[in-house]
Amino acid sequence: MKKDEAIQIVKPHLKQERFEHTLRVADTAVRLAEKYGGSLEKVELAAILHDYAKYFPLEDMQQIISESDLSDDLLDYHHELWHGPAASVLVKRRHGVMDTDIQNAIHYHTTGRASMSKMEMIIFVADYIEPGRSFPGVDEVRETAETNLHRAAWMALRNTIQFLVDKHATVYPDTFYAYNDLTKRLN
Ligand code: DGI
Ligand code: FE
Ligand code: FE
Ligand code: FE
Repeated sequence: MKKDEAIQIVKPHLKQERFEHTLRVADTAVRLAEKYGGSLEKVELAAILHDYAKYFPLEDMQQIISESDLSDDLLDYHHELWHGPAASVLVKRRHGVMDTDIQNAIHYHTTGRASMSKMEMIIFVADYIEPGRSFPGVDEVRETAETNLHRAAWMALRNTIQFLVDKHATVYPDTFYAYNDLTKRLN
């Protein structure tokens, strides 16, 4: 699949601001791949497709999760966690994206997971630091991403866990697994 085809697939499903976010994630991810290695074409495709299912009806995502190989325990957590896994299935089924690196980068872009691949980390970090983001602490993660991808991913996970805990929200287990795994890898 070419970049333009991926853009044509996602654009009709995204609001303008979300589409612009997607293009910034793609630019940021390509820049990270230039620095840390990996296929620029694959990273760019994963980035363009990552939020494909963001505005799909909840019932559609629910159905995809329950009838696919995706973990059904996602349904016990916030619906914000459903769009990445759902998109990973849809790009395969509807659009023939068979590359498992791309599928996994899309699948885990919100939660992370243990033993993330370089491409998964690049998409995860790019989604967090793209220039339109204004999370508390994002500038420190941006700076760190210039020199240490693992540490940047760890910081984004730490910030997200802190944010969720502070608002008494649940945290999906994969997010803890990602945080623990990177903590061990950094020490
Ligand atoms: O789709 P985006 O807005 O570009 O970003 P995203 O897919 O990373 O969504 C992130 C939001 O999901 C983040 O603001 C917090 C929320 N969220 C809810 N529960 C969890 C969670 N994020 C993680 N990592 N883990 C959770 O359990
Ligand atoms: Fe997302
Ligand atoms: Fe399932
Ligand atoms: Fe995103």
